[in-house]
Amino acid sequence: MLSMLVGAVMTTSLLLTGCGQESGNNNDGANAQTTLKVGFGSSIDNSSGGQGLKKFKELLETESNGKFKVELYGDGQLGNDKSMMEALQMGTLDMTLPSSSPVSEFTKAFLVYDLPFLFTDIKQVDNVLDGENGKEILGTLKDVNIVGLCYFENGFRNITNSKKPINTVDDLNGLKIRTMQNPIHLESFTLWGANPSPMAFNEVFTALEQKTLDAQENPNTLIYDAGFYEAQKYLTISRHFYTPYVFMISKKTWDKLSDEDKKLVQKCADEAKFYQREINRKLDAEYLEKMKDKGIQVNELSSNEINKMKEIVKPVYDKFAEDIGKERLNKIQEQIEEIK
Ligand code: TK8
Repeated sequence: MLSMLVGAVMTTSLLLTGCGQESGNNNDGANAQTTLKVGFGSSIDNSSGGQGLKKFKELLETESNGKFKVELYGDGQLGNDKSMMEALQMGTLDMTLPSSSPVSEFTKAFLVYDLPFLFTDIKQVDNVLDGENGKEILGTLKDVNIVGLCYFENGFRNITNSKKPINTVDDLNGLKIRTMQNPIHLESFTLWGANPSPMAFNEVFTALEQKTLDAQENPNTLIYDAGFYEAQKYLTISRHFYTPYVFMISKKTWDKLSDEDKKLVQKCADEAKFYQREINRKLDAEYLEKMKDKGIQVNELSSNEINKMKEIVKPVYDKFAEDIGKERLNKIQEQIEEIK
C-alpha cells in the first residue's frame, strides 16, 4: 500500500516537472499559471483590507480566465508591514498591503500622509490619493524595487486606552501609547505629552492585555477586528492621522508580466480599491456602535481641543517638509485647501 502511494507520488511529481518544462518550451504560454502570493498584517476574513484583497483575487482570477491564481495570507503569518516589504524587494513575496506609515522608512515621500490633522474629510483624501500627487508618491517606490499600484483605506485613527477618558490634550500626559514605526507619529505624540513607543501591529494586543501599554491608536474598523476593545475601556474620536494602505507588488514579479497582464493587474487593483474603501467607510460607523454595545466608553474631542493639538504639532510640519519635498507638500496642501 505504502509503496503504491510512493509510486503514485513519484509519478505525479515527474508529471508535474514534465509539464512545467513543456509549457516553458511551447508557444502556448496562455496556459501557464502565474501564482501571486499576497501577505497582509490584519485579518483576511474580517478586516476591510482583507475584503479588498479578496475582491482583487476574485477579479483577477476571473478576468484572467484562471491564468492568475492569487493566494492570500493574513494575520501577519508572513511577517509585519516592514518585513513583508523587504520580502517584496527580494522577490520572495509578490504583493502586500502595508499602512503608509511604515512605508516611509523605504521612501520618505510617504511621510506626507503621516502629518497630523492633514486631512479632515474623505473627499480630500480621495482627491489627493487618486490624483497626480498620490500617483507621484506611489511612483517613488520604484527606487526601492517595488511597484505601487494604488491606495486602499485604513482610515482616520482614534485613540483607545485603559486609564481614563481623553477629553483634553492634557489627558494624554504620560500615557504609554503604541504608535506605528514612524518618526512623525512618535514626535507628534511626544509633543502632545504622551509616552509613545513604536511596535509592530501583531504585538499590540498582548502588550495591551498585559498592561505594558496603556493605549494605542487605530481606525475603528481595526480596533474592532483586532479585538483591542477587549483590553481597553475608553475610545476617543480624535481623527489625528489618516492612514492609507498601499497596495504594492514586487518589481521582480512585475517585470516578469506581459504588458497586457500588467494592465489587468492594475485594473483589478483599482476596482478592488473602490470596493474596499466603500466597505471600510460603512464599517467604521458600524463597528463603533458594536464596540459601544460591548461596553467601551466613547467620547469625541471638541474642535477647540483639536485646534490646540494642531497648534502643538505645527513644528512637525516644518521639521519633515524637506524629507517630504517642500514643493510636494505645498501642492498637496493647496489641493486639500480647495476642497475645504
Ligand atoms: C496591519 C497594519 C495596521 C496598522 C497598525 O498590517 O500597525 O496600526 O494600522 O493596520 O498596517
